[in-house]
Amino acid sequence: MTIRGSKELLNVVLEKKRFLLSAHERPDGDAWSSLAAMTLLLKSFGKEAAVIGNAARAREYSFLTEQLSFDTMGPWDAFIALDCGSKSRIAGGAAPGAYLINIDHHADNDRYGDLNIVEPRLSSTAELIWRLSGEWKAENLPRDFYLAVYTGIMTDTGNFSYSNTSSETLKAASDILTVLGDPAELHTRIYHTLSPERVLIRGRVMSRLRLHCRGRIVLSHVTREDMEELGLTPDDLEGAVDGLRSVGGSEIYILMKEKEGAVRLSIRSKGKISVNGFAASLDEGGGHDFAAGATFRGTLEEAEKAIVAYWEERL
Ligand SMILES: [Mn+2]
Repeated sequence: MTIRGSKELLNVVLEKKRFLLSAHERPDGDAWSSLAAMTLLLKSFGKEAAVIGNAARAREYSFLTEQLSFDTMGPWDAFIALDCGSKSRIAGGAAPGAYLINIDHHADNDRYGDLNIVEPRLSSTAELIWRLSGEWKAENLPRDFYLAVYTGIMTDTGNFSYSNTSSETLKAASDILTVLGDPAELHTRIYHTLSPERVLIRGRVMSRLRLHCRGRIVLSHVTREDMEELGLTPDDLEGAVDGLRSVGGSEIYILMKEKEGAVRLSIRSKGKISVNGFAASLDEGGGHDFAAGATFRGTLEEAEKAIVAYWEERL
């Protein structure tokens, strides 16, 4: 498989000099990894790159930010949006006037760029950048490039377990490990370095789980009080939905996160039923077939009723 638009993008990279990069708001593992990997790929072609983002919020991904420049003083020849399904979700917004390059793997990507490299078949934007590096025959990529790509693939596939994990994905991971060696340390750094409070909130999520729609849906919630009491920010809830997946017989699992006047939903499917349409029916909805997010206007109780009403007829 070749990446559509790969040659056009290489021409842009060769022709231009200075690149400003951004990913989606509240970057996850794939977003930080893509920022790091793309920066290092551009540098291997002798280009300059800087990143829009708040390194202080990278936390378990902070090892990926060490080689990045956050000095966003222009002018820039091109702007690269990574892992971002729509223009409105680009952290900091796209630089006005700059040539806009959209590199992503979200199926609902609306092709907002001057050049769009969108591959929903790939597990992650990191895997897409890995493919580009191969097609471009990039040379002298540092170890950190491999580390970044592996991290992005690993986190977006739930440790190579979700349905977006293809044999090609595992082939990429395998090739990367010939450079990186043992992945155990990386795994520990990302998954086993949570603060006690972040582990505790996961415990609360698990202890509150309940079933709906004949056990096909698993729901749980986090209140604003929880967040205050444990001193957590929304970033601390990344991955908190994952434990709900373990319930046998369920197809969809949803974590409801209370906000002021609204509830943010993390919506996941085990891989049989697409949840993207449900997310899109709500505010700020978007994502992939089997992992999406959206905002419900109302209380936790109202959100739960609305979720059950929607899925009752469809499951
Ligand atoms: Mn991604």
